[in-house]
Amino acid sequence: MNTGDLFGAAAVPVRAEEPLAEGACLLRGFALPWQTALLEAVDDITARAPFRHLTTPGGLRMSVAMSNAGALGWISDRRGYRYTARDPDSGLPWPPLPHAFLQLAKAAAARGGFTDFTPDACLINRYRPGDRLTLHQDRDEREHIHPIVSVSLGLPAVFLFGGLQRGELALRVPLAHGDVVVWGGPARLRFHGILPLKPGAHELLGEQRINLTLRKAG
Ligand code: MD6
Ligand code: FE
Repeated sequence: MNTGDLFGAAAVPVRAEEPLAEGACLLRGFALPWQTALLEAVDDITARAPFRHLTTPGGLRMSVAMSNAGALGWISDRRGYRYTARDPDSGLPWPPLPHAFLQLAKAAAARGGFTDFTPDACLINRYRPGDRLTLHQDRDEREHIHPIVSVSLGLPAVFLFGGLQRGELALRVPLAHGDVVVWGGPARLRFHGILPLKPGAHELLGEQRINLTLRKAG
């Protein structure tokens, strides 16, 4: 069993969850005990399925670079957004979900009030300074009854947390290394995004932010 970094686990008391909306909460520092295992796993995954800039259905290159792990991976191209069982760049299945991802996702979902969450997909986003993710909904999963667990690593970012309609005013939630957002139930289809990443250097990750979103897609 991979229990992550036990020294980190001992040094970082788990704080109270901070509600963002009904069905969504922020768990500050929740991923810190797993950070070493998570970063090693991201390196393994992206050695096999390298980060790439996907194209939107409208033909725009996304500034955020993406990869996936799990039985299903999220992609975008001129034909639309969807989940695939194989990496279109290599023709190979996506690398399997690492145990640390699964363990963290289950623990975080339970803290957010969602028991029995077993993800089958993890989208890995890499932001460099200036990169952003415009407001969107996550709606390509087969069902929307399962939550999403989102893990922030590296440089801090501002998460835009909107409503169920695109035009609604969005909250601005600062996210730091190790923070986890759990997001489901009535919040599951809220619009959200990431403001352009500010320049900086993180002690472990350098000039980048990595976000893991764990989902049950199939
Ligand atoms: C990011 N996150 O934090 C992008 N989606 O880099 C997402 O798009 C996201 O954080 C669904 C639920 C939680 C998220
Ligand atoms: Fe999203």
